[in-house]
Amino acid sequence: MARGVDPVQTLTLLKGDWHNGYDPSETRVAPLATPLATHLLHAVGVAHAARLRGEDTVVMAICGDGATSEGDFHEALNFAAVFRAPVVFLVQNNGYAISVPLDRQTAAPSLAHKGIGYGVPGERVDGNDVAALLSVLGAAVAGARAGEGPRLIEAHTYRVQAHTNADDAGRYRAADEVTPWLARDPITRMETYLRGRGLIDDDKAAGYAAAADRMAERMRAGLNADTPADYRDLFAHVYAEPTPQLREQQALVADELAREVR
Ligand SMILES: Cc1ncc(C[n+]2csc(CCOP(=O)(O)OP(=O)(O)O)c2C)c(N)n1
Ligand SMILES: [Mg+2]
Repeated sequence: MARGVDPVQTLTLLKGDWHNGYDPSETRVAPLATPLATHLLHAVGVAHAARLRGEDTVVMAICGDGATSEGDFHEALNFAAVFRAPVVFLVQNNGYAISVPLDRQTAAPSLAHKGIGYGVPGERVDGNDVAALLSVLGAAVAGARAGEGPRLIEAHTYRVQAHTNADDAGRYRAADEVTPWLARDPITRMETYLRGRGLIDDDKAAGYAAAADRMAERMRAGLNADTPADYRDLFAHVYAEPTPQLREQQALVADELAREVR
């Protein structure tokens, strides 16, 4: 939803379409990357290139707690620090990497501490406090833009649901661990804050809820719609000149499809 990217387009990849759904260079939002942490190196590369070109671009690179155990995370922090690349690393620490809890992920006092060895200032923030997060990220972006180099922000939160609908969280954590976090829901907290400041009332809150329902409905319709798929797309953009092996594989698929009983 950032920068005007349609949420339906953002999720296009996850419905099995090879298209990214939107143009990354137009929206300046990178495509989703399934392999954990590989995108952090891409982010550093983009930031470094922008700096060499004299642009004032700052790159926000987001990953989870589990991703901080990947080698790429460490290489990215190191390169960014040495070359003062304008990158803000935002780690969403929700306590779990699928079934692996944080204490099996790291022995570090916090994930923000991981910046110390690389010379990257680290900061922890309550990830369920939208205002605090905005303030900390805003300062980090301004610092990176001013040439102060990268920063590592650890936003502390909790994964209330299972990792996916193929995961049963009951197998590795107790239900009473989840309960206290329900009361810390960032949306409820934001609403409480805005009501307390007199910035929204029942009418406005109902209006936002209705708009959110409409958006969810539009997303369901968009994502459930069939995307026309042409098998030849699988082979089309791999090489400028397809290799003999690719041609052979394409012929094989064409043959299979021709013989498929419908
Ligand atoms: C290199 C790599 N190894 C394993 C996986 C499988 N995998 C997908 S999500 C995930 C857990 C990620 O945990 P975390 O970084 O904490 O992110 P969260 O799911 O909590 O947002 C794993 C291991 C993967 N996508 N990439
Ligand atoms: Mg996690």
